[in-house]
Amino acid sequence: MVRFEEDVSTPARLAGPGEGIGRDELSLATRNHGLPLEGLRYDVTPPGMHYVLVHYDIPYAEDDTWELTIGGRVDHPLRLSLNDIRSFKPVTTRVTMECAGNGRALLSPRPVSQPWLVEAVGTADWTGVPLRTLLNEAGVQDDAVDAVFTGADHGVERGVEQDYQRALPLDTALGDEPEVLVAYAMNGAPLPPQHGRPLRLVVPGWYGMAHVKWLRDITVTDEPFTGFQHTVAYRLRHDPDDEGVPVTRIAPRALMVPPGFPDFMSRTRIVRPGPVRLEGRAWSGQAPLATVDISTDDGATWDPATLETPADHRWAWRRWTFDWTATPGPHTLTARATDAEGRTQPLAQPWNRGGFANNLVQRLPVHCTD
Ligand SMILES: Nc1nc2c(c(=O)[nH]1)N[C@H]1C(S)=C(S)[C@@H](COP(=O)(O)O)O[C@H]1N2
Ligand SMILES: [Mo]
Repeated sequence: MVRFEEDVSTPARLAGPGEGIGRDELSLATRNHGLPLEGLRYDVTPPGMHYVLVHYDIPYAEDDTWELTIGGRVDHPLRLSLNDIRSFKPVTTRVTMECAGNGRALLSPRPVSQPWLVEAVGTADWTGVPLRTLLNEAGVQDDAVDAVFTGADHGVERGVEQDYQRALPLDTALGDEPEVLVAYAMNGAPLPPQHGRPLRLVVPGWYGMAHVKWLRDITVTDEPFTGFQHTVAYRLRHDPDDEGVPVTRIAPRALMVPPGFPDFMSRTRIVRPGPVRLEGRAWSGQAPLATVDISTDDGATWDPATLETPADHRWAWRRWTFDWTATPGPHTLTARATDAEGRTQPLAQPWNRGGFANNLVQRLPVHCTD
């Protein structure tokens, strides 16, 4: 693999004071789209509304010729076709997936990368075979520590040429809380190309980077994986030379369906005076979601929202509602999720150089007028 110089591949950097979104960020933003926030109304995100994040290109894949290889520290290396994988007993899990970079473009200073506001989230019913089933078929050896997942996509990132690769510790890969899936269907249909056709990993409760798409190889290793997407990317760092802490599970977050109707350019919301039903979704990939609180006065006072969907899908978001009486003038609406272990959303930005796992509360300016 070649290392590339800065004329091809720029190092990570922070935007300067007042620096607007650049051409590079715009070109990522047009490829990688978010969930239109009105899409928070659906339990399962409708086709095409689920957010998409692709580091390099979407590989062209033929289902009939695809193979998943499983090797490394296993007793019986495997080579599986899509039909082989479909012959195992299928499992379907409803999972809310969120990009670890969600909220990045609202940070100050702004890490220059995919410029998400808060919309990098979606929920799908994923069907596949538990990863544990495949690893048990292959027979994991006693000295194994990590399972490394390789996608079919290839690119250069921060100067380093690579296949997209991520790993899971073996206790997570073999565990049942969450149960990791090798998925071939999304909402009952074959995976769309942008979501990993024909095979992807689904790691319920973990940020998006762990859910390796276009999965073509699983290698079990006897040493911890040190690839780019673990040791360089996806770490919480304050300074460039910090060792940093790996990004793993999704921090609690609540989002609101923007009420009323929008102005085309500013997207400021306009609502009429009187009763307004606020609604949204909240989730947590750590302890289960416990409560959602709403403020209609920019965080001065808070009242509990009602959780509408039962907690029967452990890894999926839940719907909440809150009845508000709007009065003429400007208002700032905020929703805040808290999980069963007391983790909650900060009211001031939790900053790190990659803009990862930042679950600052959403602030929604609304203008109420007759
Ligand atoms: N092979 C591969 N897998 C990948 C990625 C990628 O670029 N290549 N992007 C990851 C990231 S950062 C995210 S947030 C999720 C997005 O999944 P989605 O596009 O299906 O929403 O896929 C993950 N899996
Ligand atoms: Mo991501």
